[in-house]
Amino acid sequence: MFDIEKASELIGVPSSTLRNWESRYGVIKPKRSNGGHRKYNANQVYQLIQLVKLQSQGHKISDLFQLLKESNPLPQIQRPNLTDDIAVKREALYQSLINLNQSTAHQQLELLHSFSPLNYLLDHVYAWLFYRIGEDWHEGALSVAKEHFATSFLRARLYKMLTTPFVHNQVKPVFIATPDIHEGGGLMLSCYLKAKDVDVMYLGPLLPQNEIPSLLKDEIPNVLCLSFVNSKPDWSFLVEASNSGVEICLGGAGLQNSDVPKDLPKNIHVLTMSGEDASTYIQILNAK
Ligand code: B12
Repeated sequence: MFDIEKASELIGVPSSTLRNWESRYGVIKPKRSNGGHRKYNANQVYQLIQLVKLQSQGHKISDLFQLLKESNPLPQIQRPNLTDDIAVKREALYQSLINLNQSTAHQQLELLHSFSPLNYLLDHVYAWLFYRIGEDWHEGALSVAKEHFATSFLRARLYKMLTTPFVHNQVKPVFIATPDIHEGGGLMLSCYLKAKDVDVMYLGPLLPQNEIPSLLKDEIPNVLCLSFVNSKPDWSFLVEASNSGVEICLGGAGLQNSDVPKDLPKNIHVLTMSGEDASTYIQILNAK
C-alpha cells in the first residue's frame, strides 16, 4: 500500500491532483487507514500511471475516467512506431546472424544502440529477432546451429546490459528467474526494468520451482519475477513461497494456456500485459 505522497511521486502528478480526480470522478478510490489517510494499492497506482501517459498523448482525463466508470477498455498507449530505417537495419542484422557473420552483426547492433532508446530496441529489434528466428527454425528454414548461434548472440548482448552494476543500493533488487530453459523473456524483462533504473538480479534459467519457497526464506527481495515459456507454474510451491510476503510476478507465453487458480494469494500477480507495461507494474511493487 502507498500513501498519497508516495503514490504522487510514482505517478508523477501532485497529490492535490489525485485528491481532485478522486472527488470529481470517484472512480479510483484508495482505501483509508484507521486515521483516515489514503492507501493506494499497486493496481490503482498502475492505472493512474496509464491515465497520465494517455493524457500526455492528448486524451482528455474526463473521457478516460468515464471509460473506467463504464468498465470500458482504455485506448492503447502509443509507442514509437518502427521507422523504415530501423526495419532495414534489423533485416540486415538478421541476415548477418543467420549467415554466422558475427563481427558484422556486432557492428550493426552497436549502430542501432547508438541512436535508439533501449525500450524501443527491445520491442522492435530484440523481441522481433527472437520471434523471427523461432518461426524460421520451426518452419525448417533455419538449421538448429544457426538458431542457436543467433539467439545466443542476442542473449549475450542482453546479459552484457545487465552486468553494469548500480551505484546506488537503496532498495533490494528485483529477482528474475526462468523455471525452464528459455531465458530470452526473463532477460528482456530484466533490461526493461534496468532501463527504468530498477536494480535487478538475474538468476538465470532452469530454476527448480521446488526451491522457490526456501529461496524466499533465505533471501528476501521485494519482488520475484518468474518467466514461463514451455513450463507451467507449480502452484503448490508458489503458494507456499507467497507466505514469505514477497510479491511474486508471473509472466510469459507459457501462462497463456495454463489454468490460473481463482483464489491465489494477493501477492501472486499473473501479468498478461506487454513486457514494458509489466515492468511499470513491477517497478511499483518494488517501490513499497
Ligand atoms: C531461443 C529458443 C530456444 C533456446 C533457448 C535458449 C535459452 N537459454 O534461452 C533452445 C534452443 C535451448 C530452445 C529449446 C527448445 N525450444 Co525454444 N525457442 C527459442 C526461441 C527462438 C526464442 C525464445 C526467446 O528467448 N523469446 C524471446 C522472448 C523475448 O519472448 P517471450 O519469452 O515471449 O517474452 C516476452 C513476453 O512473454 C514477456 N515475458 C516473458 N517472461 C515474462 C515474465 C514476467 C514476470 C512478465 C511480466 C513478462 C514476461 O516479456 C517478454 C518481452 O515482451 C522461441 C521462439 C519464440 N517465439 O519465442 C522458441 C520456442 C519458445 N521454443 C519452442 C520449443 C518447442 C522448444 C523445444 C521444446 C524444442 C525441442 N523440440 O527440443 C526446446 C525445449 C527443450 C527443453 N529442455 O525445455 C517453441 C515453444 C512452443 C510452445 N511451447 O508453444 C518456440 C515458441 C518455437 C516455436 N515456434 O515452436 N529454444
